[in-house]
Amino acid sequence: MTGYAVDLSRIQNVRTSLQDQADAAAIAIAKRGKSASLAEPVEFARNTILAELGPDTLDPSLELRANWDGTTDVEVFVNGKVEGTLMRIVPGISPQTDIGIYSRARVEYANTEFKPPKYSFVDPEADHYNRIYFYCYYPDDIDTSDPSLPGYDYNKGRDQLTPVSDNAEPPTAYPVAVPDCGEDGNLSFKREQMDGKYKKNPPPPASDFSGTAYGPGDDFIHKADGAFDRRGDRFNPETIRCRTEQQCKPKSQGGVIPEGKNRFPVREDGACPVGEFRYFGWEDGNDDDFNDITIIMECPTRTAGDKISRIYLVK
Ligand SMILES: [Ca+2]
Ligand SMILES: [Ca+2]
Repeated sequence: MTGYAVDLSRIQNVRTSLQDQADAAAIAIAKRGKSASLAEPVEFARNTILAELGPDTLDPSLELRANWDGTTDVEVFVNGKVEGTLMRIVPGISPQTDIGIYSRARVEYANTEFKPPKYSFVDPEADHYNRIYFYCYYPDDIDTSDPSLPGYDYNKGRDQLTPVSDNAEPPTAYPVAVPDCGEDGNLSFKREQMDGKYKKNPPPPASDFSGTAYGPGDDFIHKADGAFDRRGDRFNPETIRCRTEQQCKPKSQGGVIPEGKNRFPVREDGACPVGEFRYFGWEDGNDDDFNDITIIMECPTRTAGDKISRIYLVK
């Protein structure tokens, strides 16, 4: 009976490999969307399986089928024959064993929506005139030529500049509005830093990203769980996740925001669950206390939409 036990664990290993490959294929097909052809990823998955497991393990007649079930689900079916080895010595058992694997991936469609800041503040003591903007970042449209060369277009892939707050005296009352960045855009921050003389008589809102005073902002890529990646990273804000709005205060006031000069900024760019908050703090001068410009945002919510929010396996 030793040979029988060996083959059972071998079949279990093959089953595990096939399930992994079927899951990967289902996810890959879901990512491509319903309008894309199925033939290419199906062929790729089938070839990958045969190459990885080899003809000693798997009969080359392996079948792999995939289809969309409605608009949200991808089904993958794998049917194959595992070659017997030691199993042959056990009478009455076929040298090949049929194996069937099923996988289902589901696409969740939603748009990420942000509410206006709960709080935004530019320290009047900041030496420069500072103004914070929202803008929409479209990574697929960005100018990929060399930013140091003439003709580079900072505005390409970045638009809807929307002022949020400044440290004019008195601060300008900007309308509370968050641009709708659509299904391909990512809400991001731009910080405009100019000579302190503008605190008395602020310049008009910026119309573009070019020029010395208007560098590119901090390009963000948002994820379904409220986390984001940084692309631009020019102004390096400190980010802190706050479980409650009350926590988004300096530690000396009972919150969780670190204080003190000459610090490395904390970066809590990870998941931002609905109902929680994220604090952003920028440095205006050179004492690195990262509290000269501050904004508190509610974590984004997700509403029904046509953007792929996440893809997961249905087990
Ligand atoms: Ca400072
Ligand atoms: Ca400060």
